[in-house]
Amino acid sequence: MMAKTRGTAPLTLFAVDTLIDPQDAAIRDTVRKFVTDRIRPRIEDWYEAGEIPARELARELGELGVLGMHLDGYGCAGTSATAYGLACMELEAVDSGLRSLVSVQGSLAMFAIWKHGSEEQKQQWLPRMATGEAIGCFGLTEPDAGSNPAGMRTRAVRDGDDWILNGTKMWITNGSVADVAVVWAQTDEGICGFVVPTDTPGFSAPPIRRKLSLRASVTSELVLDGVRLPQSAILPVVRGLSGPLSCLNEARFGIVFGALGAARDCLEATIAYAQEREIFDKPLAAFQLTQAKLADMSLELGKGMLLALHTGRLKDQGALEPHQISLGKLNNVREALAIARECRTVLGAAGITLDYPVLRHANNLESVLTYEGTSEVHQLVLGRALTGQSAFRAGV
Ligand code: TGC
Ligand code: FAD
Repeated sequence: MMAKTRGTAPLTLFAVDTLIDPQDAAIRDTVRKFVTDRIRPRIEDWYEAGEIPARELARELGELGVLGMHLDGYGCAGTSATAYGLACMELEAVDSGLRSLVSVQGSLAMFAIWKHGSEEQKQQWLPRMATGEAIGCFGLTEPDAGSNPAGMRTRAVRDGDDWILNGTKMWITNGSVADVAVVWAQTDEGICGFVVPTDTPGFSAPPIRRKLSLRASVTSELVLDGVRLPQSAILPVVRGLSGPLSCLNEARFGIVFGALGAARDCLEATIAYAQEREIFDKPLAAFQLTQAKLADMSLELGKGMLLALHTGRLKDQGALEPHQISLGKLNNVREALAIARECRTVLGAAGITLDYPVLRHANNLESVLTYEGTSEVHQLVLGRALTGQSAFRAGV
């Protein structure tokens, strides 16, 4: 059940619906209904168990039409970018793990093939990925190369007409349940992407256990031990880091909206709790200190939403620059995490359990703060845009 409050919902204060195209709003409402009916009643159990029925979930999300929804052709819906963002927001209002599954499938694995793949690769994978019949993952990060993917050690070398891949990828969403992995590797031609069916000999994807965050999401290592691939497995055109970074732009855009879904859910649950909870003989919601917290959190949520919608409009116009995605990702994830933590204080001890969504969201947002570029990476992207000086590398 979504939390019911007696006052005005935080985003209604900003009248954000007046800024949303009716078609995009209709998609948002469909996704909201699906997650409310199908996922919300089960999410706490999945989170507690650290297990999700990924295959069943992918099929259902495929049927809903959200997998690769912002791409054209090959069974994808071709919606606006804003509609995709709003869908991410509804998914993440239930759990960041759910939005992660959809982000990695649509914005990373499918987008890489859609943007950089051969016609044969597109025909082979995209329609099945759009329906959720095939699950994809995206292997960029390595144990010793996270923020600096240029330092990756995974290598692909030619052997006759084939390629042989060796290396290890780390922290890969959907890895153990994937049918196909888009793997980035060093080659003599620069960094290249490879479309790797996960049943190829030498490929394995052990799950990473004991996570305290993103528990309703599969996270894995990818081990590539002499994986032999035909020439047709390489993404044919793209060379260099701009290939994987172009995919990250898509997923980061979804997070600009998604993180606000988690924050909205925390705030709504907290306002409802504060109205019910009696302290010192009156409702917690009637104390000035509580109202100051709720007002400040609503301000940050609403400002983040205006930024997200502006970002969506720029993307729909084809005018969104990568550093503008950094603005949104940095601000909205940071503020969403601050909101989740502040909400937890209002709930007191009750806030530490799975009976309320706030600490689950806060724990998830710790990962969201780190993946798709840490806050520090996005600060440095913005610093570079502001000054023209790159501060990523010591001495550079
Ligand atoms: P730099 O010299 O800046 O750029 C190298 C080449 O790439 C181009 N480029 C971009 N292209 C497209 N989009 C962008 N955002 C781009 N940023 C840079 C650039 O023009 C250049 O092209 P060319 O043609 O001249 O070669 O590269 P750098 O080595 O200095 O690194 C820059 C930095 C640090 C910003 C980049 O490495 C970075 O973003 N690091 C963070 C890595 C990251 O975000 N990893 C995420 C892995 S995937 C993931 O986390 C999935 S989580 C699951 C989920 O989404 O739910
Ligand atoms: P590091 O790069 O080691 O950073 C450690 C700290 O150093 C951070 O605070 C960072 O901001 C800081 N730092 C780094 N560079 C600088 C600098 N120049 N100046 C100052 N500070 C700096 N990756 C994938 O490829 N595919 C996936 O599907 C995927 N899914 C993920 C799912 C989860 C749940 C998580 C947690 C991660 C996932 N990742 C994935 C990996 C993620 O993208 C990386 O964790 C992230 O890029 C950061 O890399 P790192 O963890 O190695 O941290």
